[in-house]
Amino acid sequence: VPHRKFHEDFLHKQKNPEKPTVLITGSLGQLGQGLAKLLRERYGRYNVIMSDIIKAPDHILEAGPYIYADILDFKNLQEITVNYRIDSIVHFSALLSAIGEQNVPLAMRVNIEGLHNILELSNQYRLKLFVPSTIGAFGPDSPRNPTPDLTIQRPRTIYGVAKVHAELIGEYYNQRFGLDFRSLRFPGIISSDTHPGGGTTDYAVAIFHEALRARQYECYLEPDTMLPMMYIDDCLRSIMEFMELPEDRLKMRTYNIQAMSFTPRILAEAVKKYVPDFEMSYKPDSRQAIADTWPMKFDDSRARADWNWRHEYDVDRLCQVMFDALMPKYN
Ligand code: AKB
Repeated sequence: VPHRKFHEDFLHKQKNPEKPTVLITGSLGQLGQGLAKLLRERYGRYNVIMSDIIKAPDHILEAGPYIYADILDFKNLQEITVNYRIDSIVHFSALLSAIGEQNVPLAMRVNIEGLHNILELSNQYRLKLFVPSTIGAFGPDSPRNPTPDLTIQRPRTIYGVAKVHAELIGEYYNQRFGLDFRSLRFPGIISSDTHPGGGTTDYAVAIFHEALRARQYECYLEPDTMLPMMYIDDCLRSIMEFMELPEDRLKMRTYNIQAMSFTPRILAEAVKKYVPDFEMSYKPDSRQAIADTWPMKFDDSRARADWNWRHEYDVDRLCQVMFDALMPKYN
């Protein structure tokens, strides 16, 4: 069975000893494959261990180490940390905002209990830990345009509540035990080869596929709902740059980062430049109520000042890369 062969080979491969060994949890979600690719280019193929709880497709198994890791099973996590000599964790496992509302008990287990395991593991084994946070960590009482790093955070989704909890407990572990905890608050992330699944910002990915497939898209948000967004390459690069910073460069442990903000109407206009007969219709659903409580623009001036964060993709460049990647698939 070819994939078994890959797995066993990878277990015994020589890692690059100069570079950290990184475990990515929830790596079959929207961000994991791209991050694994980026980090493998930099640290070496065998230094980056992808993990999740589902069977991976062959191309993932062929690309590098992929293992089963259940973040709700502490012993399983300990075993992996010891066997693979993990130095850092990028903890992606989570239920996103909209899907979390449909199954709150599961979201509590994955997004809160899972995080507790990862945090405790990282502390026990002195691992460096990155946990993504989000615009969803803010709520209706936060200033929305722009939203600064330090302000009122009273989110109204279980996803947001869990992320505020992650930020606070991560910072607590840092102050109390010296854990190297780092977090970036991301906008909605847009990617061409992976899908978000269950978020409030998903329309900004779906629109590209539907424009090419059907020349029309029914958007579940109102035309003028403005949200911060970011192209995946900016997001993944920010994680790598932020994780590589020497600790003394960090003035905070959790930073906002921003690239662009747009509304469905603005994005539809940008899409029409590539698909002139594209039509967008609007049928707001429960995700509208979530989006209405989220930041419209992020103030990321501290990330820019403290560690030189710069985005590279605006709306025009985003559309260009998305259509370049997707057009061949739909033609
Ligand atoms: C979601 O919509 O839930 C995510 C996010 C902004 O955190 N994409």
